[in-house]
Amino acid sequence: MTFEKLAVDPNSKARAGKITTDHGTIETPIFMPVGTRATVKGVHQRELKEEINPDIILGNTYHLYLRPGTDILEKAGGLHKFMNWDRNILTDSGGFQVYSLSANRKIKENGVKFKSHIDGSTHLFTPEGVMDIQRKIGADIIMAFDECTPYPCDYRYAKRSMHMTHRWLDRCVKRINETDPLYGHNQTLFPIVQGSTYKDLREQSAEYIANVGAEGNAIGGLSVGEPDDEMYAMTEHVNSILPEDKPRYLMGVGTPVNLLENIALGVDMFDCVMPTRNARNGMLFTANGFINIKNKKWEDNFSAIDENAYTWVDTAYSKAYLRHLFSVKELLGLQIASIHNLGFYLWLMREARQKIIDGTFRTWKEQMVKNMNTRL
Ligand code: PRF
Repeated sequence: MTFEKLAVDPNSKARAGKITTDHGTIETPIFMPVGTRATVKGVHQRELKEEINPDIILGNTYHLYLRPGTDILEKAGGLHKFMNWDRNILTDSGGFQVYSLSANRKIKENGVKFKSHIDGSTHLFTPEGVMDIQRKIGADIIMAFDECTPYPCDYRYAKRSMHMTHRWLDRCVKRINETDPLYGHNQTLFPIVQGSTYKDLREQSAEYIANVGAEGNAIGGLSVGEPDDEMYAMTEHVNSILPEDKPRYLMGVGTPVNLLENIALGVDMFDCVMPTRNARNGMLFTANGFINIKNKKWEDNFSAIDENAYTWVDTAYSKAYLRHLFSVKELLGLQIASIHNLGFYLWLMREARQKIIDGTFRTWKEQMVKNMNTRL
């Protein structure tokens, strides 16, 4: 994997770059649509590729390990073939889903014992085991096994947890170096900075992670309930330590405003369920603000869903029609809203990238933040 920094905004830390892997190039900043269970919910691969057009999507080790399981994925020839996606994939390690989804999880030095949220069966995730699973899934970028601390988190817990995440990282690196990819393309391991909302811990963690010398680095443990300003303060501090010539991935973030603010702080990659999950609840993101399409005020509004036409659905259907689909709970409504929101998120990233290249990112960002905070 290579990363080329193409431009830096003169008035912020924002960067435009290009990651190259065996599955092609990823233009950054990038938002990775979440395809937890080998599908970006409600969106065909054709629309994903041709309309929304991300260079990379995300899958989840935790879910794919439970269903369909690694045997099926291996027989399929890996996740790319299984789901018919020939661009990049990143898989999260389960070091977050296991804490948020499974019952009775027990975190020990060796790993995490947990009960499946599906059938209650018992499983053990270790750093080595999670690397082996991610080999079998076959994503281009794979994540280290970590503990994402909750918010708030007391200092002693955050510190102990961070050190364990660092020891787990060493075990992940060792396992990856001892094993080979299964499907003929390379896989790159990204380590994850933790340390809760404590500046000194974040600093220690960022230094530890930077020393590993990985081809890209991630920031975890944020956007877990802390105020936005605390998140930004942590991102800023961590980014001052992580290498500048490697991509930086802020995990599980966020709103369109969060993306722009973190891009300004030097983040290159994002993922979040927000555009798809909120779409299914009737929330649409636009460049002028957000709307709740279920609101009665849209009942007889026959204007296009979004005149900016990020994807074909934006001008093919009216707000009144989409509101109708939601009020009678038709599946097409969820699909249209999901395609719109992802189309908007990916447009926002392409636009940010162009503004960075043009040197006008900072003023554009300030205006966009104002607009997008508006409820329409
Ligand atoms: N660790 C991992 N995945 C994640 C997170 C993390 O801390 C977060 C936190 N926002 C989202 N996804 N492995």
